[in-house]
Amino acid sequence: MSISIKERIISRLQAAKGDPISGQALAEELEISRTMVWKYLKGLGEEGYEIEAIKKKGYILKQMPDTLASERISLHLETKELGKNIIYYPVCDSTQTIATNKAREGVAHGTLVVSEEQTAGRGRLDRSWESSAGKGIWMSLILRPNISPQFAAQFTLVAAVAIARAIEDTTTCVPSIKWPNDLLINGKKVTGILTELQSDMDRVQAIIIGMGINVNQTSESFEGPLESIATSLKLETGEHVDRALLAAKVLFYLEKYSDMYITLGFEPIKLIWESYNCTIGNRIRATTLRDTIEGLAIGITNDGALQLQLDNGEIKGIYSADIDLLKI
Ligand code: BT5
Repeated sequence: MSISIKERIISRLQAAKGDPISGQALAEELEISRTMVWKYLKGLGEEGYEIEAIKKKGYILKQMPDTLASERISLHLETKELGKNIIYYPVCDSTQTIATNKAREGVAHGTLVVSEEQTAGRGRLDRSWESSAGKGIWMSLILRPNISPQFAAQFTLVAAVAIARAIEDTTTCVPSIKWPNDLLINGKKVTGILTELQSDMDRVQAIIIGMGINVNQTSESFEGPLESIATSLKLETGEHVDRALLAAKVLFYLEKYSDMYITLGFEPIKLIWESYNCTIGNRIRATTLRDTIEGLAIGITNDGALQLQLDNGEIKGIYSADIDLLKI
């Protein structure tokens, strides 16, 4: 997809790093009239871009709006395919629901649905996901890898390592991964992942990876039952994080690790996953749809299952569960 004029103006002003650029220079570079340049700049101002006009010198980009609008993410994007098509909503019910429908309609591999706010954000088993406005990253990515469905579940772990790496790059925090789909900082949940599949018997049609990352929430966002279990990057570091930059980094690492998984298999991902994990080596309680079992988490298998050693020595593979880390 070609870069829009709007994106090129933002990118040009940003590259100038505070030096003014004249309307004439912008017009020449973008091959549009000066009136058009002025119209675009006015539009950007209305969208929250703070652009200062200095007489006889030109325009300076002072501040970008704190949004996840597609041009804000694109500005930082260093991927080959992921996020080249971004569908942005100021508010929606659930990016996962929208992405599921878009995937059925046939949108391209790498399409991202992202929203500032979700009114019906959901977790696994239709649990609700708190998605307040303008504070987090609520996004669902559509992948169309050429694999059979038995290799799809590992994408939750691929996404977990990608988000962990992106958070590590962008902030002073190193999150840990709680199998299968939680990222924690200081024991509290900062990210949840929901992976869903559209598939034939022997071929994946689409994998939809829903990611909820708590970024700039303050403690008021997590009142009630979430108070003791949820956190945000800002609460942990005291610093405001650029959500668009973090979202672009997540896509960068997701592309890198999913390519790695598809070409080299799960082994290298497993090694990275293990370096972030806080599950293995702990005594845990696993609640599955059928029962609740306790034991020692001793590893993950190449198909992403958690291996649990029960007190009688028996080893069980668990494919999906809620995990409580138990104090010994
Ligand atoms: C998850 O489910 O952790 C997957 C969450 C996926 C959310 C994303 S946002 C973008 C996309 N669109 C959607 O509609 N969903 C995806 P699960 O493991 O079932 O955890 C759900 C539980 O986490 C809830 O029951 C709460 O206890 C807790 N929770 C809810 N909102 C939270 C938040 N913002 N931060 C931390 N924990 C939360």
